[in-house]
Amino acid sequence: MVPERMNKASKIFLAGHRGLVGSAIWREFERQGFNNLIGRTRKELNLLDTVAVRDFYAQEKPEYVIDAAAKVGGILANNSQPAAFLYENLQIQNNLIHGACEFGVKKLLFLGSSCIYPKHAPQPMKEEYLLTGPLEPTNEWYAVAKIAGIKMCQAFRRQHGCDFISAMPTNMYGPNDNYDLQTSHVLPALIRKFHEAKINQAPSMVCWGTGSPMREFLYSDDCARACIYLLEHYSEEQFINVGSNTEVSIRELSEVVQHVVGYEGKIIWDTSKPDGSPRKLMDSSRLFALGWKPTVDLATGIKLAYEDFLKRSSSAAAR
Ligand code: GFB
Repeated sequence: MVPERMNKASKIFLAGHRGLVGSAIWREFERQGFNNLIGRTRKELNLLDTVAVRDFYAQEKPEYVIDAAAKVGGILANNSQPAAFLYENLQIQNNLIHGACEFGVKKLLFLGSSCIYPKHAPQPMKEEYLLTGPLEPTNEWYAVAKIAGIKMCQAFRRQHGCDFISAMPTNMYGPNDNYDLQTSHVLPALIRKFHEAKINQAPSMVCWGTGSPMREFLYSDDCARACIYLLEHYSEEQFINVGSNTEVSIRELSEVVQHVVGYEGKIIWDTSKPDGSPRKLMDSSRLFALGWKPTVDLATGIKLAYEDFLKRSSSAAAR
């Protein structure tokens, strides 16, 4: 299938345009001069509602669709809300993917997650390791939904000739992140916890687990560039990994965040909290071979993310 080239006036629906990755894609589209973007808030369009999504497609007829809408969360949220993570994600992606086929969308990009891979997959994880072993139990519900999304895109491509592709980003962070300690991922959680410990002059601050798990992190703006690149240059059935190819232990990560925030107390590890996957490094060589590379290293990205956190907390305080 020859990729259909987007142009700056192409009508693009970005589902999830206010989330971490969605908002980064929106900024990057604007930066590149795309001028016909459509976003809908949850209030304006409930993506769980099949009829509402169908009506939206019938009315707006977008040419391109990016599914960056999902119920997402860190290890605790995933572990404690299995039904919501499975049901809501299946429902959102089914509505978006089925509707895109029905209303002749030229191309759709579905975003998944590195948690689709088996818990003990060889590292770094290549695309072909999908479904070769049991999943990590703390996020298997989310992972099963994301695997179904990949399969939906592949099935619609095979049966209906739809140009639907999937990308699997690694753990992401950046501006617009979720800083709620019950539902956030590790990086925004550490930024907030170290910041609050510094302000309160707390002698210690608590991190979860043992600190030994390894994670790969990607700055959201880099992921956004990859997504637009793939929309323009990639049209294959096989999904594609989007990673930075650098990993750190959670312990090392906490030390970097502690340094950036400038907290001088002690870190205590709460081992009653789960570690999750021991290691999640993706092999992104297929994407690298297409010409994309990440540009923001972890230390720089964490500084930028902390600036974003400070900006948000000062504007929240001013309200
Ligand atoms: O980012 P995170 O919540 O999710 O946690 P996963 C990564 C690691 O950081 C785990 C540790 O080992 C946590 O125990 N950690 C330490 C903390 N302190 C904290 C803290 O204060 N908050 C949090 N949240 N973690 C998610 C999946 O897995 O990754 C999702 O649950 C998704 O499905 C996402 O795939 C990308 O990396 O373990």
